[in-house]
Amino acid sequence: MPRKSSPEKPSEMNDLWGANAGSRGEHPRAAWFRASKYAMFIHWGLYAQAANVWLGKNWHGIAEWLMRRAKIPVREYEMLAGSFNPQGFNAEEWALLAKAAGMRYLVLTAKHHEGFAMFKSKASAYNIVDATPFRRDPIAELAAACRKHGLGLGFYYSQFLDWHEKDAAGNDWEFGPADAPERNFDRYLQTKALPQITELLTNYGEVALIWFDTPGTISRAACKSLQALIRKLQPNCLINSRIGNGLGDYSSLGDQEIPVHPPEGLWETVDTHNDTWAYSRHDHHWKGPRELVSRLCRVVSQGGTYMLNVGPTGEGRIPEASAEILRRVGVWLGRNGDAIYGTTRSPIAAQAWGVATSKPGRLFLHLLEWPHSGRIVVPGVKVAGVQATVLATGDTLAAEVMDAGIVVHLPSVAPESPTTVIALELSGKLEVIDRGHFFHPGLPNLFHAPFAGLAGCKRAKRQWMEKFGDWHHAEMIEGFATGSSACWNFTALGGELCNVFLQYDCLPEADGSELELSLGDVRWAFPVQCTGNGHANRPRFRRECLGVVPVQGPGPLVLKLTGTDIKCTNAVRLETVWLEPVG
Ligand code: JFZ
Repeated sequence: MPRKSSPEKPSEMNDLWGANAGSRGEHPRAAWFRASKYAMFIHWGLYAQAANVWLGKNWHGIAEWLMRRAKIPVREYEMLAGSFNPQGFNAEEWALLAKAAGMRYLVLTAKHHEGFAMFKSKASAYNIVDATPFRRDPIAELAAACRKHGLGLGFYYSQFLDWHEKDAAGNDWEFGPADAPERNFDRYLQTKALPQITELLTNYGEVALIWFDTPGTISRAACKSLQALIRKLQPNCLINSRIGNGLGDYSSLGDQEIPVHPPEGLWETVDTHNDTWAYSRHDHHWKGPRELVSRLCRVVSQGGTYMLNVGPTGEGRIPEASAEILRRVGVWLGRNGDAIYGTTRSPIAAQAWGVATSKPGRLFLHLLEWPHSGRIVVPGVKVAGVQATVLATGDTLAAEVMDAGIVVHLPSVAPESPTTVIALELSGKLEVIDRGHFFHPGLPNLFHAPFAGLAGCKRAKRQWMEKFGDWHHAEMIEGFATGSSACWNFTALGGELCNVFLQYDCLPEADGSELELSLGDVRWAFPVQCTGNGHANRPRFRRECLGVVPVQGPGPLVLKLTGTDIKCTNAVRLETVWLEPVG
């Protein structure tokens, strides 16, 4: 059966997860949030003690959801507390790691969906001080360490899902329909959630933000009561959009989501370091320094904050491989932080060489790919004059303003790792005169679905899980049929012989379909093959080389894909076209 062309993520899904903040005046802490750019998320709870293993079975995916996935009865799950004694926990070490990593604040899970409080709570004895042999309050220790080292401190709080409580949402494996008559969410709110938010905002000094999560179908009234309490206790405390009902001060995008079109106002991308938020014994899939720096730069270039997660073990230690990679990114930030902290969103779009960030009179070019052409072009801009230096070394680079834009001449080898930043000192105002798409010779050039002109097909934004909770996001072209077309208008800054790659997914029903590629005066057809049985929300993409084409630049060109024999409508989805130098 062809894929049902379901809509983009339905708006109510956004509300279920609280992706959209409200639009209101400047929050007292907005400037601080906007300038911080990089933060540490910490998922630490009883689930770390289980480490994604239960009764000898290994679970894969996000480990903080073990209780729900293994449908563990509350009374059995509680037994984890009896052995939870994280003697390896050292708040000073965590604060120093965040500093060394270049992170400006940290957000710790005070109470996740499991319902266990990682702080002393009179509202519930199900907490780390009263229910474990550890008997210490890690939040108190972390608050002191953050104050000592000038780090902001925020708390994650799951206000709707609480699998330990019958009155809260989420535990449908123990509290079923028969319990419905006596279940009372407002009682949970009044006896646990609001008192614990009060404890968090009363007992630990200044709190930078409360990070709510998964508001689901929580009522607007309940959200308003949470918001009012925070405003009363700590008016400067930011609230993220996952409070729900559009009541947040800033937007927390979907997990691991780096937007193509950044939202207005304050926003953040939250990201796992591996593929789980909480510690999982089997997940060592750490993103390396190059990937983390790339993600940080791409988020900051669009005006967002990047909050990267660590998942400490049941002993209270941050896995050493994770910590070491964070330290290496911190070393890079030590040399290039001027291009990150306190910057504003780029005046130009992402280019084949990378992204830009901005400060008054300065433009920072983050070269995520090192060009082998010996130069890069900041295209479509005009400025009276420019001086270029390698930010990390101060080395001067030859640069000039030309019709095509700002041209910077580069050494053959990148002077910085994992990413070189070029600082441009601008004389006069930078004018952006062409916001189109540009082809840069000597680099891989990507043509994404969101920027295509479409006929007989449509754009769709999809998010799906690979492993459980391991979210992926893509904007793609759906509804493709015979006669459909997608085209990208661009300006080639030079000519080049390129390999053409297409990333697509294709259901069995469309196996052997044919499309035609045209670029300039080149036109040829190519077949696509089945890539798997991906259903609407779980694409099985393949990146396939279609052949070699000449990019006949400089000048305007159109890259076009047309369905010439699509054997089943909406069974072929297109995500990205690459034009890469044949080398
Ligand atoms: C939630 C939690 O369930 C998860 O355990 C973790 O704490 C994460 C940071 O937040 O998971 C979500 C919430 C929202 C989306 C995806 C996962 N979303 O909007 O795509």
